[in-house]
Amino acid sequence: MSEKTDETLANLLKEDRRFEPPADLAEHANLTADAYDRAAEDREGFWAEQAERLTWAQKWDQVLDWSNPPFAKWYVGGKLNAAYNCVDRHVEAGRGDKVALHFVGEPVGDTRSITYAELQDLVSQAANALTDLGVAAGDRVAIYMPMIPEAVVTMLACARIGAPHTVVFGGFSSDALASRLEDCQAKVVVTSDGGYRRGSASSLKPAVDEAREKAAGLGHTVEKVLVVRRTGQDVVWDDSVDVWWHDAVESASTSHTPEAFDAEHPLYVMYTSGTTGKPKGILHTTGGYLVGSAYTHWAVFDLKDDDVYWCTADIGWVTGHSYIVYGPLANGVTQVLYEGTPDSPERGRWWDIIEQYGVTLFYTAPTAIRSFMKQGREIPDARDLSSLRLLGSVGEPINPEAYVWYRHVIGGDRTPVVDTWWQTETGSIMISPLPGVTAGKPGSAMNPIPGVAAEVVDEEGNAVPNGSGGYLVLTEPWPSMLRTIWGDDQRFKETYWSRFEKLGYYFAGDGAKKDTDGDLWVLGRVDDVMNVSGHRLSTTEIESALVSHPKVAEAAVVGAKDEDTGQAVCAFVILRDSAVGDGASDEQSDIVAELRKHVRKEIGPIATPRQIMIVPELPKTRSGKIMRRLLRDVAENREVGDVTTLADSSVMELISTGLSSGK
Ligand code: 6R9
Repeated sequence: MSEKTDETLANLLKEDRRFEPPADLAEHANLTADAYDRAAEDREGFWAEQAERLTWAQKWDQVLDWSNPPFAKWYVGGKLNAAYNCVDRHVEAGRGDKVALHFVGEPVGDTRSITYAELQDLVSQAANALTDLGVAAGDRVAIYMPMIPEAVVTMLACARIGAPHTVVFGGFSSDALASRLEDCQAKVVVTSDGGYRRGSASSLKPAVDEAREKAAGLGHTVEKVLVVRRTGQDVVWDDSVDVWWHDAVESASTSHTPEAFDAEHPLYVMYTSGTTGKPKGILHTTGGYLVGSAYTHWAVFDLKDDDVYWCTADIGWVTGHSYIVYGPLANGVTQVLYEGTPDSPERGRWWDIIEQYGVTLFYTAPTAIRSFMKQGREIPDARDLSSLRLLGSVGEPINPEAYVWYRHVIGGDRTPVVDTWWQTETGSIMISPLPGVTAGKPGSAMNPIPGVAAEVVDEEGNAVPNGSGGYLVLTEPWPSMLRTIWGDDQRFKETYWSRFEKLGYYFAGDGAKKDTDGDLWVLGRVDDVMNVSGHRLSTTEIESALVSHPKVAEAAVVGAKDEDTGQAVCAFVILRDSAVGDGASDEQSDIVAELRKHVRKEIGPIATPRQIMIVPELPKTRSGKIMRRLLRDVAENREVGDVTTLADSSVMELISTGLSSGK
């Protein structure tokens, strides 16, 4: 990358606030600074040590077999059962009465607390019921459910019998479900009649019926559909296929002996979008994945026995897999599982839950934080959030302003914020501060955690010097790495390993910068990096500048084609409620002028947006990622492309109508 890159990206380095770990946390921290050295000296030894936190039916003979890269085998010869590790062993250790899940349904008062002993019974029953439905080790089971305890129980029941699950987010369409059913040849689907979202019951079963039909059209037959009754709404029933959970599971025996599976036995397939249309089925296996998720959850969240943990992700995403189900439960945690949206029945719902359950560790996404900033601090301020001792962030770069707001307003300036970088493919957190060791910098994910080797490299794969930007790569294999793309080894090699093939580096598409201290700033996908007059500019950097303006709630920036400059900066901005006037056009143009000036001041003339559009919403995927491709369509005056993966497909209409009417 050019010097100019460094010059413009250097803006992020103006961020000079530092937050030292709280003394008490540092003193009792799970991981201390020496872990970095230990792991660097003997990486495999370090990972062998981490594997000891699990219970193995048979110990491994070899930590890593990397004789056939990029196909890794971890804990070769080891055998274990993931569900036994997440449930039974805690009961056997006398911790059966500890609450595993504090379930909070969206309807107020609909709560249920489940102990580890109860969870053991439920998982055993579900394992027996799935076996009765014909599911055997190796068969795939699709899960299409709301955030209810049965979803967690089903995942663990699948793991218990060695049937890889594929959880499909409940907000996905029947088409998306059908293609996944077909791709992984799912034998059984577990679903519910519906769930509660935004104050009302939404349905799920009709989409499963449709998807089953569509999959049949693609030549794949789903044999059984197991249905939880959650809302009690009417469902169309086919006796030859559909089975009620309360018939099959609740009548099943609560005793079930878990079988030990090979460390490399497939645990699950998680579909994620790539640069092409067809989603990739990311395959994770048992031993390495469980080691990675349990170790990172313990180290990055500094987990203690009396913590109450809450991750707001949906189990339909990898974050829900690694940091609701496998990591936390392997560690025997007490956690909150919440079914609904943050603003139902009213905006303070999340803070009510934190107050009620005394949540100590909280993990959410920047997009949520920014929407709370937009609503104003009065809402969280009205609740007692003093139980919180650590906050986490995941999913996209966190703007320094959002980080500081999160730490200050939600964390009362007591809590470290851990900005955790990782991906569906990495299986667990790769880059993050350690809360008892690292002085946090707002906006920086800081360093690879002990055991992980990451670098920022140039086009040729050479490590860039401090103060420069480049491509983020992982230079050594790690236990929770994806093993392949389901059914497509070739695509696996091409997508992740071909860019720096000779060096054997893993590359999954993010750009990053090393600051002058050598700390890492993830800049977002490399396809989100713009090139304006030969200068590379990060969308994130300009978004952060916009969000640092008091009138701005949220911003998305894209590079639009420009005759003069190659690409030009186009910004879409949501104003804070307090800054939204009556929409008069001169008032709007004043704000736009003010914001252009602000970006110019914050970053420099090169970053000044050619265009700033005030919009009511931004197009986001169901996991909260801004779909810049669609904004690029608007900025380049093209017809807007495929909107089917948007959480709300009407958003683009809202944006286009608002812009053409001048609002
Ligand atoms: C866990 C998850 C992965 C992509 C990743 C990157 C972005 C995630 C981030 C982050 C900056 C962070 N990303 N965490 N960017 N800072 N802390 O989100 O997985 O859905 O597969 O997305 O998300 O671009 O490549 P996934």
